[in-house]
Amino acid sequence: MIETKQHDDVLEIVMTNPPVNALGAGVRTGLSEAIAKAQANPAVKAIVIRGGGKMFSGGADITEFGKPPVGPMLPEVVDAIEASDKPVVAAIHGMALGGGLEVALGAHYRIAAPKAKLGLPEVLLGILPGAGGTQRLPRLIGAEAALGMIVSGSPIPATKAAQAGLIDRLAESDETLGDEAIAFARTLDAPRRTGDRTVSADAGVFEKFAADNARKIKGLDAPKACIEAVKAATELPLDQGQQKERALFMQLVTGEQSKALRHVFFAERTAAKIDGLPRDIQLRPIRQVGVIGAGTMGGGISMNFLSAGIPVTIVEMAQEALDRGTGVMRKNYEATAAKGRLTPEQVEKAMSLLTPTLDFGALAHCDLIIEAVYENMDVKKEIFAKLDGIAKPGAMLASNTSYLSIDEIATATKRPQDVLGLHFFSPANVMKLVEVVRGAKTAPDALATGMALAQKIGKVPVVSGVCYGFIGNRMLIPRQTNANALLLEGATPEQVDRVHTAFGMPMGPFQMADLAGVDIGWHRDPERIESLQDALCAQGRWGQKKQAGFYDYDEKRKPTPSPVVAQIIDDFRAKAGITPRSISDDEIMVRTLYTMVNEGADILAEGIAQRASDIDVVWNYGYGWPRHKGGPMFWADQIGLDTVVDGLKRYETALGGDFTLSPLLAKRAAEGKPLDR
Ligand code: 3H9
Repeated sequence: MIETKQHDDVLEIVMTNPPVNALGAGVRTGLSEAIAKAQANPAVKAIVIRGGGKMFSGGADITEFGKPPVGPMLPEVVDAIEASDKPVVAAIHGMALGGGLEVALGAHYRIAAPKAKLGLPEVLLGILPGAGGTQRLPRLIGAEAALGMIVSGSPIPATKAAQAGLIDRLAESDETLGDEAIAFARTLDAPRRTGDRTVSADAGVFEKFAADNARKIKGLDAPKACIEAVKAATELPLDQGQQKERALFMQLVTGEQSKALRHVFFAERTAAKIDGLPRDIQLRPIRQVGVIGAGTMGGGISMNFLSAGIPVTIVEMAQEALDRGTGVMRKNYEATAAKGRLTPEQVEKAMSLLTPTLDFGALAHCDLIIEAVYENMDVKKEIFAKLDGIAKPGAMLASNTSYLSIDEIATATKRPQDVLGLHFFSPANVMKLVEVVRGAKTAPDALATGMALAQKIGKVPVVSGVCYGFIGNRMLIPRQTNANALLLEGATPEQVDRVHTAFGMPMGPFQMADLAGVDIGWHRDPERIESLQDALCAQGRWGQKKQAGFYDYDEKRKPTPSPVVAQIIDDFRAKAGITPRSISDDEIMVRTLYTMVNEGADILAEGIAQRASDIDVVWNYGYGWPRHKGGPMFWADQIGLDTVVDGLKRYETALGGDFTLSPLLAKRAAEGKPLDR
């Protein structure tokens, strides 16, 4: 794991622990031994530490957290590097993250390749840099800049790191970094320890930072601890500051939030793996993508490919719809450019890869064709039958359907092995989740290609089997059914939504309905009023787009409770002979969140999701489930499956005849076993 090479009087220490050179026990032991040996060796005048393979280091080995500690611990190793009597240079390429950057901060000098990135992303795992990072980084770049890096967790490019004083030199290239680092080390006479420096800051800096970031860090333990630790760097000598850092680190790493955030980190990576498929399966080359439908979804989907440099042919039925669709795409790109996140050249480059056309035949050269028209089985089948006659052999045919059966759609073709679902979430150019739907006959290589392609365009893909609503939307059904029933029984939209936002969801069921459009799936007959949705739609309350839905909205889309809706609900109750009762938050929690867990357990039992953690990924990236609560299945395991079952039994009558306790949930609860294993 550690190799050493002597270059005349400079010792090069190379950390090699693929794929990211995580600083596990083996690397830590090797590093500290190499540093100790170098002190005793008169032939060594200076030391260079670098990473083998694609990066310097991705940080501490996250799989070790929560397990019994194995020494030497990282803070000791970093201290030993800093204490070296011989000058130490860190030579950084690829990434230096977390503990990786802390190793580099222990070194006396840093040189980085121009494309390198440096960061302390621990906060995203619910912890803080625990190997001196909160103490040394402010000493090098100042408290304010350090707060920015540590609390956001975002890495910075080497060029910016050079300006900030985080690195001393920029190398010419990745290739020359090694030689330049050795030459640099040779020029150094003595160590220069960051820990010997001091840093001061006005106490107001920390208060202001916390206030400015209040919304982002609300309810989260780690960012607050990060701020406290950086403040300690300005008040205490290094060793005392490190003690403070260590105490905060230990508190966080054993806490619920970090456990959940670490779960999400690994869940996301595990979701990319398809059970029963060899990892090295031959993928189909996707060089040209076709999209059918230039509406909101089709346009958003296309943008993902264009941004990744993959040409898209987009097909519509009428010129006007085509022009409108491409116009919206351009506008979206330009809005991103206006925020400085794209250059005008990048916008033009992306748009130049788009071929809008009314000619279906133009899809003949595409390697993947994604249908994104409205939800109607007959229409979809007609399109797929047509595609069957046009698409080249081996082309993948995908539907963006949110609910319909991929298997039935595939029957419209003579090549069901090439058909799959690619379910993007709205807005499709922004939302990270893609449910990759595996039909009964989808070929393994088509599925693997769908997964890999989704990752290539920056998405987080999750495999789903075929069922109504797939993983995410299927779990929304019991939530929405119960939310609607709760309104009739006595709750208000505000009360139901508040339970969800207090839990950490970005919005509640009714705020979400207003955003998506209350009129989705409405029969469009204002005379036919059979549900609350019908009543709202009949009065033009179609959601945010009409400034009226379950809430009233002002021009800035700020919601306020609506007296009109209260009246509609009252009328409905009267008609149905329901006397409203007071509804507790507990009942809302059970009926709208525990029922989702119950549905998730069925999804797992039926093999629609490969594993419980995949369901968590769907909810994190598709619906904004709070990451520090892991995901619905992880959360259920944490609060205890017996608690979930007891809750569901408590409200069994209210849940009604349609509700069935998931046998898997009941079984695991009885056995005291988790859903995720
Ligand atoms: C820390 O440093 C704490 C210290 O301050 C204090 C200590 C006292 N450990 O993401 P990829 C695995 S906390 C263990 O697909 P990429 C990953 O699970 C750490 N495993 O690659 C995957 O495994 P598999 C602070 C790790 O090229 C494989 O490596 N650091 C670690 O797209 C490939 O990963 C971070 O938070 C790890 N640290 O992206 C950085 N990192 O193949 C976390 C990765 O079995 N890591 N793995 O599924 C990342 O952000 C990305 O992995 C990275 C590479 C950008 C490095």
